[in-house]
This record gives sequence, structure tokens and C-alpha cells, in this order.
Amino acid sequence: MHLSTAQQIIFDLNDTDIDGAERVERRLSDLKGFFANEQAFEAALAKEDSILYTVQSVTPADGEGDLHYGLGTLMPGKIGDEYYLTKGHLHSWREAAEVYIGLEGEGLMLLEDEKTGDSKIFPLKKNSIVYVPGYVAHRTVNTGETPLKYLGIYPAAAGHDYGVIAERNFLSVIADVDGKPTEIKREDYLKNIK
Ligand code: S6P
Ligand code: ZN
Repeated sequence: MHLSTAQQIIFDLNDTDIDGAERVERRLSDLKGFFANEQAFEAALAKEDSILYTVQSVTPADGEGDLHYGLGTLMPGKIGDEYYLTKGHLHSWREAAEVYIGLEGEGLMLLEDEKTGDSKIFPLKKNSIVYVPGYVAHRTVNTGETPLKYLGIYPAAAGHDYGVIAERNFLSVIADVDGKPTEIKREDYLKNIK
């Protein structure tokens, strides 16, 4: 019974339709409210509702102890000077941790402790592995000029809770300051664009 869920997937990083994976596509319009500069967001959306990122998820089994994993591809770009980002989430089962493995491109992960609001930033690129503990909201940011590709591996029972982030967003913004990705407190960032 268990062996029947064993599998191997051979994928090409450029494959946009991996066999056996379920593909989710997030366009700019799906990210309304996630970028700090609303005016810059509306201006970009008026030009083109482009694909910001895709996630190709593989869910071999759903039992206790099983794992799911997903290949994320986040495009390069900025809204104002804030880099393209994923929505970000907490796991519905808060204890669930996740491992991210950078495969290609250049970016970072913004982590925020749900309880304290403290944040940490780790580079995400080829050969980097980031461990995201439970109770930590996580968002991927592309700070480079090519698509950022990574693998996220998480418990099958993790679930995705987007509600908290959709409501109050991360406390920090990652923006381009003189060509350097810089963490800025959202409240300070907002003061400067108004
Ligand atoms: C799933 C894992 C990733 C994200 C992906 C997109 O637990 O963290 O596969 O789903 O980075 O981000 P989001 O926040 O839109 O799900
Ligand atoms: Zn996750």
C-alpha cells in the first residue's frame, strides 16, 4: 500500500507543465493588496496582467507522515521599487515546518514569526537551503533579473493559511535601494510613498 505511492519525477527547470504535478498560476491581479505602492500596482496592472509566479505541486499521498512538494517559479520585476513577491502564508497546521531549496536565479525569503512579529531574511539561490520552522509566515522575493526557481517540501497536512497575510501583510517590505535589496519597515516605507 505504501510502496505504491513511491515515485520519481524527472523535471526540467524550464518545464512549465511537469507530468504528475498540479499547476497554480498567480497573475499580477491575484496579488492586489500585497504590494505596498498601490498606485504603482494599478499602473503596472493597467499595462499587463502578467504571470508573476507559478507553483507546480506534487502530492503523492495525504497520510500522516507524508510529504508534499512544489516547484516555484517567480518572475523578476518590481512594483515601484518593491521586488516581485509571492503572497506568503502561514501553514494552517501551525506546527508544520518547510524546507526550501534554491535551484536557479537570485532572491530571498522573508520569514516572520507570527507570535513576535520578528523577521529574518535568507538568500534563496542555487545551493541554498532554508529551513522555515512552524508558526513562521514565509514569502519568496525575486531580487534578480531572471526567474527564481526553488523547491518547497512540507508535511502533507500543512495546509495554507493566506488569511493573516492578506489582512495585515508582512511587517517589512523588500525594496531596491540604490540597487540593493533592503528590508524596510512597512510603516516607514508607506510614509515615503504618500
Ligand atoms: C508551500 C510553499 C511554496 C509556496 C509558493 C507560492 O507550502 O511554501 O510552494 O506555495 O512559494 O507562495 P504562496 O504564498 O502563494 O503559496
Ligand atoms: Zn509554505
